[in-house]
Amino acid sequence: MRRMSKDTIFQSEGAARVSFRFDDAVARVFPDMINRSVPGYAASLDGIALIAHQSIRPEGRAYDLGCTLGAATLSMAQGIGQRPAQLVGIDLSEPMIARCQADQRFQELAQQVHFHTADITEFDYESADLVVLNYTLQFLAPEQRAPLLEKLYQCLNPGGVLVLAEKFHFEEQGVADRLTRLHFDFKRAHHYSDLEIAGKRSALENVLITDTRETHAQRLESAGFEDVVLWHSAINFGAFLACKPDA
Ligand code: GEK
Repeated sequence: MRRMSKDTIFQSEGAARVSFRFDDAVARVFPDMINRSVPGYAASLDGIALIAHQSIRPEGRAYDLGCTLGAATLSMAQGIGQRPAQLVGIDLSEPMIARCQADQRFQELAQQVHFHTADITEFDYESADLVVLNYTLQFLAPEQRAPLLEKLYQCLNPGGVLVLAEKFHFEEQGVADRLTRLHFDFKRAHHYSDLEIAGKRSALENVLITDTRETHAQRLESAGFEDVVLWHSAINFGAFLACKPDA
């Protein structure tokens, strides 16, 4: 079993005063951090394996955008098994991509898997059957989101699909408060202290900017996607599936 380094970043009060960055310190503890912070993270990865199995064709291509340490890339690889296809992971963070490239699991998949350090808003995409944004769009500036989705719609083959997993906010105050409390309790149940929870929240301010589920669905439809559906939901996190119609 792979050893997972424990996330203690926000145990020091100073960490809260600096904006959150996907740097080497975060790269070292990222699997522990995301599993203890994002309700349903493992379930979204399991779903991505199933969606990859259904949607990536032989000789096809799929992108994992904001791949971090490649968890969704690995799910896609599990989903397609021996099927010949190209899986492309892209992230802006050099420490993350360096770890992906050094990861033994990906070295064994060198025929299928490739990683790039790049900005997903500027990347020159080739045609693809599947694009995954697993908790990544929320880190882009709001004005970059619709143009990226439009670009991804263009690169998808007819019948191709987009997976968009995000943290959501809720307009109705009662619902918002209740789900925020549940999320905090989720973190406490995973042994984060109140100091750590408050520290991360402060560091993420203006870095992770959430939208409502309605904004996401409308934005996907405006980009041309059809059959937009929330296929996964856990507290205030969830994932959409959006399809490009067959020609
Ligand atoms: C997972 N998908 O484990 N271009 C490229 N990468 C970016 C950009 C950008 N413009 N902006 C942010 N990122 C992963 C989890 S984490 C989510 C995704 C989280 C990258 C950033 O460097 C980071 O690695 C990732 O998006 C977001 O399935 O930490 O909550």
